[in-house]
Amino acid sequence: MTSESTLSRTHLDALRAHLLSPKWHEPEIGIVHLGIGNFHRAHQALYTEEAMLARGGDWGICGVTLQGDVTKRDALMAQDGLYSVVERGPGGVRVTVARALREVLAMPFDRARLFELLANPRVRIVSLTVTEKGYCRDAQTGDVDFANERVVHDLLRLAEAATVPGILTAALKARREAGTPPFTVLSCDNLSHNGAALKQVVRSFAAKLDASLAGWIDEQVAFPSTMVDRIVPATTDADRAAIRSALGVSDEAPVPCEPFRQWVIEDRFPAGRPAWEAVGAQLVEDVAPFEIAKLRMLNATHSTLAYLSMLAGFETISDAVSHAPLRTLIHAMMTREIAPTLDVPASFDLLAYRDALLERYANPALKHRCAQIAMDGSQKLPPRILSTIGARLGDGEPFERLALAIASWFVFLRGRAESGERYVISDPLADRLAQIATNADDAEQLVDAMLGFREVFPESLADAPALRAALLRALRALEGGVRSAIAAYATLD
Ligand code: CS2
Repeated sequence: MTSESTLSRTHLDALRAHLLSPKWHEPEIGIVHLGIGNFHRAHQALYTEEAMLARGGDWGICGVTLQGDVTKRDALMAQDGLYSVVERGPGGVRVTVARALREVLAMPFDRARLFELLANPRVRIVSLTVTEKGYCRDAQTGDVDFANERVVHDLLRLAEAATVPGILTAALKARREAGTPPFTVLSCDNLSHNGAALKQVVRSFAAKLDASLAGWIDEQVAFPSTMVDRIVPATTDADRAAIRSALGVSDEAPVPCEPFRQWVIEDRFPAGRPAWEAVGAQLVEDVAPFEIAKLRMLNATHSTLAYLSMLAGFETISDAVSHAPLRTLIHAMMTREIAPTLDVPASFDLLAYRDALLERYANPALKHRCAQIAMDGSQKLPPRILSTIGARLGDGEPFERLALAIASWFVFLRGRAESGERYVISDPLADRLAQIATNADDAEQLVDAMLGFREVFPESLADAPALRAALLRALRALEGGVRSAIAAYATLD
């Protein structure tokens, strides 16, 4: 193989050592996945390939990018849907060439093909990793956000739907009209009760168009919840170069990730599913305790590390936790402020979970950039941190470190690190949030204006004097220097 050649099916024989198994039948497409980012390709796509190897089934995947990213589609299609998953752990690197992805589409260009697949009874699952903002959810009611212009567009022109609720409603409507049983809708995003949350969004969208369609969705369509976990950074040029030398062919779309992975799934798939349980996924009746534990422990500490690091100048999560006071801070945050709010089965050892998280964060080979995690705070912080603050307030318990995390996000929104270095804020509400953060003259104004921001803070929290006071203390501590605030909060009683 020459170094100029690009990964394709003709290389599979030579790359045998990097395949999960040499045996393979090309599966028909059984899953359409919306949001074909790195996470899906390092997580559900691998579980699905392994499940097919273990138990068969036609569960090939058609991945869809909703942002019109034809570059990604073209790169993956030029590679016959193949790509490498590069697990970077303390024990070294393991490269697997993944094969379950059969086709990639880019909306809006491939609309006809997407709807052809969504109407095909062979497609029995539509799964999603579209990030929090992809749900177009009204944070207060949980319904679809009827004020969102894209939602308004899709309600008026369903045939041109481009939002997630619009696409799913249009596809389900077509199935109902054709007498085809519905597909199962599987949300794999970091939202609490993700299945139920997605169902409410789709149902409320459909109800605006046709009450009987909404009733049919209620009765006929399953939206199981899931907890997905694997740390999957964005791909860099260094990843591409490393793959070229490891495989001897170039791969434009490799996915770096940690060795750890976990998938807990509510087992409600009326139209069938891959045998994921045969390859390590946990199929359970109620995923909520796992999902909430992961959001509040992992994702919350990730966001905390990200905002404090953006201000203090740590580039990656492993850099952040190698700063001892910061590690102590999130250790204490998990032990004293988060774990006591969690109600998990007796077999779930929260302290062992905490320790395993800290070990995963310390993985220096992963280079998970804090800037990546810092994106979309307005969408991420309510389920990750504000829900825990609500629980602590309800119990009359302190939550100083959680308040520090929120305060560091407020300061982050000014767009400037402590060193003076500027960065770009990526958030669907960035303009309005940045305006509040930069216009406030002092800590009190900042806290009051932010607490008044209804898309993020529900009234019940905004009106809590204990939250306002804790945020003010945290902001004043940060004004005295980010590292000294970290040190002070690490050792608080
Ligand atoms: C991270 C998550 O980017 C983020 O906000 O917290 O993507 C995290 O890495 C995954 O949820 C881990 O499973």
